[in-house]
Amino acid sequence: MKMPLRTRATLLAGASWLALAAPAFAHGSEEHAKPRAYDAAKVEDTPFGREGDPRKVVRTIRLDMSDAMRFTPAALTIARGQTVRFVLHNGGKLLHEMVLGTPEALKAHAELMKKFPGMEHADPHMAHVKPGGTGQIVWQFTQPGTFQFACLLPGHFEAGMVGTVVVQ
Ligand SMILES: [Cu+2]
Repeated sequence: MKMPLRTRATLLAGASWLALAAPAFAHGSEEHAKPRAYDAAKVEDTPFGREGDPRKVVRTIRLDMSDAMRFTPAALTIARGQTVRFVLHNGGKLLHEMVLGTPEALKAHAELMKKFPGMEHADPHMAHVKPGGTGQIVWQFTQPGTFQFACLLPGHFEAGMVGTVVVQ
């Protein structure tokens, strides 16, 4: 779909931490199943924390993703500074993903996904999980606040596939 450049620039500015230009793995590709290689030199701070060092994980949280468009559990409380490993299981027949972020960033990202359905990306704060498969995210919550995790595949976020993380 063609968009006026200005509109597109505005959208991109609204979600500047998305590595949109970077060549990355397609949603659903086999590559997502592999754990990311952690490289401290490449870790970037975001308003909701940063990629976690797998050696510093202090807590593992198992989450189920379902075709009912729900995460279970959908409400988490995490202590500030903790490095958490999310182990995601997709119990459904559809592809699902988990993307961490601020409510504003996730909303902007969901809008972008609607406009650019073929958008390819893979960043430390997201994981795509195939039906019946597992995935993981290792994240350090460095900032206090209320954040979200959501599945931004078209229609899923809108159907309520979103949860909250309170960092205190
Ligand atoms: Cu989903």
